[in-house]
Amino acid sequence: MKLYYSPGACSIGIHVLLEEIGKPYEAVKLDFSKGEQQKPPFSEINPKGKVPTLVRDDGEVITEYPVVAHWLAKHFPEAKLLPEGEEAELRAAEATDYCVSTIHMQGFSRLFRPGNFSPSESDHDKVKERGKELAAKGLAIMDKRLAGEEWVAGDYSYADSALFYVEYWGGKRMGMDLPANCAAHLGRMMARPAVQRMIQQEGLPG
Ligand SMILES: N[C@@H](CCC(=O)N[C@@H](CS)C(=O)NCC(=O)O)C(=O)O
Repeated sequence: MKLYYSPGACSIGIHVLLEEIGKPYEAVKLDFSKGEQQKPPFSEINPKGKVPTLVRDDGEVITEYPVVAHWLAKHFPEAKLLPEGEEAELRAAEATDYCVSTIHMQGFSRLFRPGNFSPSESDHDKVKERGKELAAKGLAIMDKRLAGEEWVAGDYSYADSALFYVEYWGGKRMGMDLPANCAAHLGRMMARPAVQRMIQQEGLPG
C-alpha cells in the first residue's frame, strides 16, 4: 500500500491507522507549498488533489477519509479497528463523518483556507473566526459523546483516528483549549506507540 500525505494534514489519522495495522506500506510525502497535490504525477493518481490518498496493493486508489479509514479497518480485522456490533459500527461511522465533514471541512478548513470561502481578503478574519466557532462547537459535541468513555465507539477503533486529527489540530496546531474529555482523549491517543511513530515520521510536534 502507498499513503500519500502532507505533514500534519488530515492524513495523520490514516497514517496512525497504518501504523496500528503494522503491514508494510510506503508513505509518500507531498509538499503543499509547492502545489504538488495539484500536479502530475499525483494529480493523475487523485485528480481531487487531496490527501489522504491510499493506493491499494492491487493498484486501486481510495480517497475520502471516512472511506479509507473504514476500508483499512475492514480489511485488516486482526488490528481490531472495526467496532464489534451493529450499534458500535454505526456510532463509529457517524462520529467519523462528523469529525471530517463538519469539524474539519466546515470548521478547520475556514481557519486554514479562508480563501476557499471568500475571494475577498478583507473577509478572511471573519471567515477564520466563524471556522474557529464551528470547530469549537463540533469538539464540544464530541466531548459530550466521550463522557464516561475512553474511546469514541466502545473499544478503540478507526473513529478515534478521525477525532484524533481534529483534536491535534485544535490543541497542538491552533492552541485552542480543548474541552476536558477531548483533551483526555488526545492524551490517550498521544500515548499510543502508533501515534508516536507517525509524529516522528512526519516530523510533527509531540
Ligand atoms: N473530503 C476529503 C478532504 C480531504 C482534505 O481536505 N484534505 C486536505 C488536507 S487536510 C487536502 O488535501 N488539501 C489540499 C489542498 O488544500 O490543496 C477527505 O475526507 O479525505
